[in-house]
Amino acid sequence: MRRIRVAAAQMGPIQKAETREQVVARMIALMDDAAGKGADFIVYPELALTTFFPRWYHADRAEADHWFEAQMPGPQTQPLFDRAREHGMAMSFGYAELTPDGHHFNTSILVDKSGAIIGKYRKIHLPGHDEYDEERAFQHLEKRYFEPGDLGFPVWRMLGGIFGMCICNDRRWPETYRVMGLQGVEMVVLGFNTPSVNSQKGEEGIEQRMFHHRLSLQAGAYQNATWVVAVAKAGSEDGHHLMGGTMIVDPDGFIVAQLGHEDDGVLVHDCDLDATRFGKETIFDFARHRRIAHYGLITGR
Ligand code: CDT
Repeated sequence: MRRIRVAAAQMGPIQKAETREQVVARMIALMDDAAGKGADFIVYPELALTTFFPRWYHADRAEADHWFEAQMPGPQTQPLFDRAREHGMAMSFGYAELTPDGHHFNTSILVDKSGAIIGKYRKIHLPGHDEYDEERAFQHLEKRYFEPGDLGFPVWRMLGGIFGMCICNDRRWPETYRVMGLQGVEMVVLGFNTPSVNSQKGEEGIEQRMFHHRLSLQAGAYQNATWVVAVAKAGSEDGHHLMGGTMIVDPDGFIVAQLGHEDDGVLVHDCDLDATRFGKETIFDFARHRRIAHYGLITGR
C-alpha cells in the first residue's frame, strides 16, 4: 500500500477585479483546511491565480501581460510556498507564465514537500481562437494569449510515486494520458476552467459538458491504469459561468470522490498508488500487448 492523501482544492469564481493577494489568501485557506484533514498533496485549478482572462479580448496582446507571472514564486505567491513548506505538503497549481525571453504559456507546476518546484508542464492542447470572433456567444482566446507548450508530457517521482500533469482541454485527448502512461504514471493531476455552455453551440449545456468531462477522465484513468485528480475553477466569473465537477477517478475508471458545489472547497481522498499495479501488469501491460506497428497514423511514423 502506497497511500497518498490528496486534496483537490476547487476554487469558486475569481472576479476580474480580485488581486493576486486576495486569491493567494483563498488558496492558503484551502491549504490550511487540507492540512487539518491530513493531506499530503494539494491540487488547485488551471490559471488558479486569476480570473479565466482568455474570455477578454485585448487588441494589443501586451495589455494582457498583467495576468501573467514573470517569476515563480514571486512576491505575491511566496506566502503560498511558505505555507506549503510549513505544512510539509506537496502542491500543484496552474498560472499564466511569462518567460524571461517573452514567451507566454498556460503552465502548471509540481512542488514537493520542501517547497521546491520539481516539475513544470506547459499546456499543449490550446482550445479556442486567436482573433475576436463575433459569431461566438463569448470569446475563448487561449490561442491568442498562449503558445503551445514546449515541454511534452513528462512525469516526475515524488511522494514515493510517479506523477504527471496536464491542463484542462488536454484531458479530452487520449494521447495526453497515453504518453504519461508509457512512462508509468500513477497519478495525473489537472485543473480546468470549463464554461458551462458551448460558445458555438448554444444548445450544448452543462449536462453534456459534464458528461464529456467525466467520459474523458474515466477513460484516461482506466486505459492507463492511473489515478486522475481533476480540479475545477467554478461558478460565475463576471457573469460567465464555469461548471464545477471536481473529482477523483481511480485506476479502474471509477469516480471515487466528487464535489457537488461551485465554491472554494477541498475534496480529500486516500489514493493507493499500488492500486495501479493490477491494470499495469495485466490488460494494460503496454510492453506485452501494444501493437505499435499498426499505430503509424498516430505516431507519425
Ligand atoms: N480551459 C479550457 O481548456 N477549456 C476548454 C473549453 C473548451 S471550449 C473552447 C475545455 O476543454 O474545457
